[in-house]
Amino acid sequence: MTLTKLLKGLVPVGLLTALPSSAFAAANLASDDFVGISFWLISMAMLSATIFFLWEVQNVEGKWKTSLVVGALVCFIAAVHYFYMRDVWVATGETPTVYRYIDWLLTVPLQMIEFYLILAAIGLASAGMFWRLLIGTMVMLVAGFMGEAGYINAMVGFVIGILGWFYILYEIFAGDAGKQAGQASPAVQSAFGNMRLVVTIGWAIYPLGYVLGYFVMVDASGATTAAASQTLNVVYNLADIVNKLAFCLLVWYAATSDNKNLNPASA
Ligand SMILES: *C/C=C(C)/C=C/C=C(C)/C=C/C1=C(C)CCCC1(C)C
Repeated sequence: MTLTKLLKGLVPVGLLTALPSSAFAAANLASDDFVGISFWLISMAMLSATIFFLWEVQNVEGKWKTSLVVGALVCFIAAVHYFYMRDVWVATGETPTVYRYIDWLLTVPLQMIEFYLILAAIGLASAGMFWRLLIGTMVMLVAGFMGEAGYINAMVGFVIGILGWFYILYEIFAGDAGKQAGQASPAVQSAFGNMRLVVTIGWAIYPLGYVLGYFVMVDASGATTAAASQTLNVVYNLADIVNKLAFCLLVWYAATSDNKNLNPASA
């Protein structure tokens, strides 16, 4: 192993030592608190994924390196937020809405950047496309936060959030981004196609959690119940596993299959 490789290997170690001490202070995680346990498990999965993607950066072609680093950042930011969210949940039994949305506000735009990078790697991306994806993301998340935190009516926040999501779907299927992908190499095309599926099917899990937590599992007065908070958090946690880990693994898979396929005609 060369010195540079060794030094690169130190990056994950450095990130680990920078983790907040709260990561290690599991405030009485009860053995029957399955929501709390799911927060803990996902913390570990996100942490491991961070190290994995950073390590794999050295094994892919230059044009894919930034995509893998961005994937590692997504998992790292999520890992730190999961430590804090678990703590809020275990200490109060309440939904950690603020940490949840700060996490999403940072990681979803990073994932939009992934779309852009995948296409930019082969010179097919436009700046306008990136900004449109970002605006759709912001509308979706700010409306969702205001609805969940009680700044606006939960239904109004939900409807505006859905519109933001539909706008993203329009952009990646019928808009510029979708059209550009048609001209890309097979590895990029399959990455783009799979990532689109994640944004369509994987992302649909989030509004489902919102509907269960705020509209379905409510008591007679319309107030949310303890069961609703449990369901909301389990569904969001599951969605994050699919949409962060699976999404980044798809990028990694495309990057490694592009390496094997060094045919210049397809690059
Ligand atoms: C890593 C985190 C991700 C990929 C989070 C994605 C979040 C969403 C797709 C949220 C969507 C929502 C709607 C479509 C309607 C309103 C409520 C939201 C914010 C839960």
